[in-house]
Amino acid sequence: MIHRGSLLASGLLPFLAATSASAQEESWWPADLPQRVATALDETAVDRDARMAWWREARFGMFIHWGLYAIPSGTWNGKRTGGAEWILNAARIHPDDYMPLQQEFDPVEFDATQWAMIARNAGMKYLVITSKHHDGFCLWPSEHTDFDVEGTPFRRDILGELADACRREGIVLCFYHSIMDWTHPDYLPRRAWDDRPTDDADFRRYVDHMQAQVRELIERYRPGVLWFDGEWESTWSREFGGETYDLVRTADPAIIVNNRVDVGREGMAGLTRAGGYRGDFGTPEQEIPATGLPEGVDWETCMTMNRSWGHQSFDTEFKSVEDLLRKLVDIASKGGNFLLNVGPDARGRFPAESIVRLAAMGDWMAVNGASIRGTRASCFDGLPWGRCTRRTLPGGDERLYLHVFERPASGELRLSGLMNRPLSAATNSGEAGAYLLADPGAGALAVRREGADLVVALPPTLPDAIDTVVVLDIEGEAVVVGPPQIEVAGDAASPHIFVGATRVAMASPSDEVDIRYTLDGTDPAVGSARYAGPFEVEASATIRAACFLGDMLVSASASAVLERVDPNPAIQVLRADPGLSLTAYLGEWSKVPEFTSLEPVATTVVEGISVASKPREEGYALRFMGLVEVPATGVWTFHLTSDDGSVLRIDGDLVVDNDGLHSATTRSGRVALERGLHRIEVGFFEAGGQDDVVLEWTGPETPRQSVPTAAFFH
Ligand code: FHN
Repeated sequence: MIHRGSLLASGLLPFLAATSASAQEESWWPADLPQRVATALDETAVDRDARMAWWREARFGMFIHWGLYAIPSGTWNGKRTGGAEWILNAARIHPDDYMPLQQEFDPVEFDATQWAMIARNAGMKYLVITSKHHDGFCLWPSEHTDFDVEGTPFRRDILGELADACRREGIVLCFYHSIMDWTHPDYLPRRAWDDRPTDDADFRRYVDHMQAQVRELIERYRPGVLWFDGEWESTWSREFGGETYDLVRTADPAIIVNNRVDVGREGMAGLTRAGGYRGDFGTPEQEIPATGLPEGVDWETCMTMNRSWGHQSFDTEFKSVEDLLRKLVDIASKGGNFLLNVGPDARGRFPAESIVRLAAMGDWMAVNGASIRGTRASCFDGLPWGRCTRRTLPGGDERLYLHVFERPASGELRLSGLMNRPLSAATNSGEAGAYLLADPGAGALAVRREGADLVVALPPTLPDAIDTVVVLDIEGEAVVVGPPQIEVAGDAASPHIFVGATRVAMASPSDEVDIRYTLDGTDPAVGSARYAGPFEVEASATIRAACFLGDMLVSASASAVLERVDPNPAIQVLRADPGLSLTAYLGEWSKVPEFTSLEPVATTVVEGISVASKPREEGYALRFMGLVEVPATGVWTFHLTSDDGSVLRIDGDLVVDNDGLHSATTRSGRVALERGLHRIEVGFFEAGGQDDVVLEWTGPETPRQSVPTAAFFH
């Protein structure tokens, strides 16, 4: 894979000329929110970038789940029900019993300025608070309901106070607003235990009510983001979602709206599936996408600091500062935002554990914030010692922020395939090289080229055990040449086994480079064979391949081990009748038993491998024995799925071990077979619960499928 640009066009060769790096970090926070774009709904890509700019810059925000549920805090009628903000569900509370909590809501220690300052000091740039969660209680005095803060002993406009405090602290105030509403008489469906009549319930009327409140929030408080949630019930629809998105963007074209306004979210993975669903960013929840997403895809992972969104007095499982910081870095290295949650208690206080963690994160951000805020996703597929974020400098050079979580034993950071010329470090010492973001004056860190790799020397000790950031400026846009892809016909496992001959194809990350390879496991060099297209291999080999630009090695190597094997010879039999012999046994096992030591309870002939002929529901074992007719000589992969355990033997050799107590699980194994008949045995046992056993195969000209019953004989 090549990131960005073109090797030749980049003028990157030859390397190593040092030129002075430019650049002050740009002051990242705009004086105020972007100008309200004139035409919200048919905005151009440029308009959209302008609208998203502050949010992309911020990278880090605070989530706050706060409301009446902080009063029970996971305990109802003296019973620890859990549920936090879902306690109405967890304790199956009737709305008539839940709504009176309103008369107890009096968070006398609520201090909007303190909350906004804690967010700012943590390095957060926006704050998303639940204006209304699923319980329907509103944290502002709404003209459209009495189930709001005005009807509490506290009476104060919490969102209004927060809006003022956030504006003073330079924090963008945003609202989480629930589509789902468990108490509103027009919301459907009702909870199962909610026996309020639905005859007069009118969902359209509910949608109008919800949209009126959203408009009220926009007009009063001018939020930067509307973070919808609770869109998953059958009454919400793509039409309602589109209507609501358009309402928001028309009421205030600068507002950013998440993808949960519509119905296009891919579950907790949170991204928006294809099909034009509304929403400006994806919302992975409690998880971080495994690999970076294409640049241009906006997404934000939301996560609890402990295990609960709303306050839960007995939830003390708070993530460590190291874990939280490294999550922030991991998310930023993939181009996403991190929305980290706090659940204040009924008195309006942040949990002490949250305050401590946020302060520690703020200390790190105060020194290293430039390596997070406004950065782009890494240009590397993966770094064993940490992560990479980056920014484009004026003039087009790039600044790489190398986040070192674990110091390599070598004392060096290897950046495989990075073709760019390193620039001199903009440090007091003026020497060429990289430098510590936390201490540029400590002098430059030596950078050297080793073939396709840039290697950065680390200091003997890393100043920050959680994440030490090394800055490396490079000329032009990052160009990372990944190793070539090696594809062996028919067998993706490693080593690739084959019978007779097999076919090898390679793909290079760019048509500007040559692939050179060896078959003996040695590193390819400029004199090695040049890949000119797919080729046959007829003997075992260890392929190593790398990319070359002219005589210059420009990538790491890729390798593939090929093993030529002789197929099991087919067996000859005088007679073969259709079907397999099946012997059944009764007993209690935790693994496939040794059948020869058991007394069978039944023996029969069956057409295939299944539990159809089981002697009882549980506490039994089955032994299938016979012959399988293989239609073609080659490598056959068998896939054995079972609940509970199972094993597969072909010609007496163990091919799949899927033994043990487990739910339906598939294990696979390979064997080279000559065309014709081969002995087959499947052992299976069922201890209890679900039971199933299925055998599939994949082979030459045979895509994965159940082994056909016509192939079985005995
Ligand atoms: O049901 C809500 C939950 O209470 C919480 O608000 C999370 C945070 O985004 N969202 C939903 C669960 O996916």
